[in-house]
Amino acid sequence: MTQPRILVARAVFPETLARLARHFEVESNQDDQVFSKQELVARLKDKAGAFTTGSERIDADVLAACPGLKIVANMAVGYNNFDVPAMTARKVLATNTPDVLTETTADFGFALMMATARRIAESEHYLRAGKWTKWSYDMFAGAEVHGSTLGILGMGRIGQGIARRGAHGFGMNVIYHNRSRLSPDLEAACKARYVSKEELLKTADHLVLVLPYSAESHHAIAAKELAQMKPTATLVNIARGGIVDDAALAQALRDRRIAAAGIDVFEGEPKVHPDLLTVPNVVLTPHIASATVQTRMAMADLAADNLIGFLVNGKPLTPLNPEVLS
Ligand code: 8YV
Repeated sequence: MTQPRILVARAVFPETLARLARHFEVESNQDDQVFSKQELVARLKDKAGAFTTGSERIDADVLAACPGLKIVANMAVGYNNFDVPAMTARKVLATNTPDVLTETTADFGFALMMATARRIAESEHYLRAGKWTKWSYDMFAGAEVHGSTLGILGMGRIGQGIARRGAHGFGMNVIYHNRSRLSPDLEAACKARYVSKEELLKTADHLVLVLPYSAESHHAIAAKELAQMKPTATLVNIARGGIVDDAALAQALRDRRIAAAGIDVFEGEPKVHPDLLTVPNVVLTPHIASATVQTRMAMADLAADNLIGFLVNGKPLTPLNPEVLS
């Protein structure tokens, strides 16, 4: 019996490929080229399934050119690279990798917030550049983390993980804003108080963005919002590029409208707005919030489980558009 054909669109753990190869005829991309839309279509048009990452956009054009496609399994919790309504209309199942990366990503969000508040990258660059010739009383004096007010925009699983770390580990006063308010039980577990977006911006000492990217969240933090923040505040974005207006952020950092920022995701990444590269008070990391070996393996396993679960057993684990199954 012939096995279903799948495309693994980016390089992945050899163990994941070996597992997939037991069930499918696999076309892989261990050279890790990032395919253009045409290249993606050329490889996908004879496939029943795809294993993707955030760099492959699955939209109406791609779907129209790939009529045999039945499932696209994203190795990411975020899925703004998918046009889910178009996938549902074509009866193509979409899956993502929730839960397995929650705590690791929350760890990183907290680490980036601390690095930003305590000026770790900026002071390290100074030391490496040979500029440290004497200690001084105010050298790299940053912002307090413990006991300060932690603001979270987007209170899904990762936001809640950051809230718990802040409230229970660092005695922070946690406030949040989200499309919908958490249940009283969840608010109590996170020791978090629901506030308006305006109050969040005005009150937070450290504001962490963990909301999904959508048309509504595009430039949710731009010049107007940055102007409402405290001049001593820090901003961290581990959510998606495009939620922050990077040019406006660079300007606010240069003008010391806010004290500092920690940014892991960028509009148009892997390109980074050139103005961000020239301001000192920003910590820049290359979209690594989920990057531990264990978590990336768990994400790859879950994406593979979804492909095997659906194409072999008819039961995917984490469908985004389960209506396709009925
Ligand atoms: C991924 C992420 O590494 O899961 C997500 O949504 O942003 C990251 O964990 C990235 O999207 C690659 O697919």
